Amino acid sequence: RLPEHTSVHWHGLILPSGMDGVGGLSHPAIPPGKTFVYEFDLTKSGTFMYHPHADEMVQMAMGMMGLFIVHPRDPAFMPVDRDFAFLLAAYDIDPGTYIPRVAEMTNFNMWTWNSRIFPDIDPLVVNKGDRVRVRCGNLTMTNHPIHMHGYDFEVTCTDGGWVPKSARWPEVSIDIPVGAMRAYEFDAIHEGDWAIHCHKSHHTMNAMGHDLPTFIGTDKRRVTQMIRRQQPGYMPMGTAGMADMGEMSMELPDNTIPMMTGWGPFGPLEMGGMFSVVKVREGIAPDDYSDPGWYVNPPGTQAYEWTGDMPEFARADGPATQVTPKSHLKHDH
Ligand SMILES: [Cu+2]
Repeated sequence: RLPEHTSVHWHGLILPSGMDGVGGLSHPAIPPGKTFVYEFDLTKSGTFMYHPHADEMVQMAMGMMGLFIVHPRDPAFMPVDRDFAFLLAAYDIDPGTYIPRVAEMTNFNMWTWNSRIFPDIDPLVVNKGDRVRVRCGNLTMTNHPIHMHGYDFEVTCTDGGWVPKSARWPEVSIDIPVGAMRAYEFDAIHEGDWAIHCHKSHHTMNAMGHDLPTFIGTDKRRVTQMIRRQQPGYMPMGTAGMADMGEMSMELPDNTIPMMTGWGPFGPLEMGGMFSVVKVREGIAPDDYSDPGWYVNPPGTQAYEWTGDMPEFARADGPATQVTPKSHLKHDH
């Protein structure tokens, strides 16, 4: 039903050349209004992806893509208790508009997991002691270092196949290259609320004005008075950092959300985009994925304010800073 031709490429699957779905190469592109059949045997288990291979940039910019998960025929092969899957996709949607910009190559502003952004990505709810797998397939045009707090884990599968035990090494962040999938596994032995996010900080933010000047450290009091003569409600922003944008609720156009948002038990989270929380709790039933609420830190296990003496911080001209006397410097070059 598309107004233009398309095709479906089966990323990572082993299949006959004519079923590979590259429009014009594997078969004629599928014309508007027509239906084509792809037929092939699934020769291996794992996590694969599918997407058009015809006017790819436009059709993928508008979200035509998906995960293709093949479970092992033998249920005893690498069993897990919880199996999460994310397809990473990026969109460029100007605030207040509804159609993604399709000619975009680098400047995306919506970084999504399964086409959702924080705070609308569900938490990953896990029972303490579960064996957990997280699969991340990347069909954006940049890499995403996925970082999970509180654990170390091992990559157990790529879209090329399962990684044998002898070839795994521990990680806390795993880079998902462009056009690739990584699955990692861990034993959920640490209770808590653990952040999981892309480590590119602009990927844990939502749409913003990209020509935002940096005002950190500037004194805007005088200019604020002058602007308020014209616009009485004017609020100076960004002088301590950009966190005030997460705390303030500014009026936004329809179909967009704040750049930094979300609330935790202790205040604003100032996140967006590719961010969620792994919630590990005791006594969660095998089929229960409902949000257990915020983790209650046991007494004595939460960061607290220090009110005692603080050490002097080092200064270049302080007595503790030793400067090499000029006479000790060699001038042999
Ligand atoms: Cu990212």
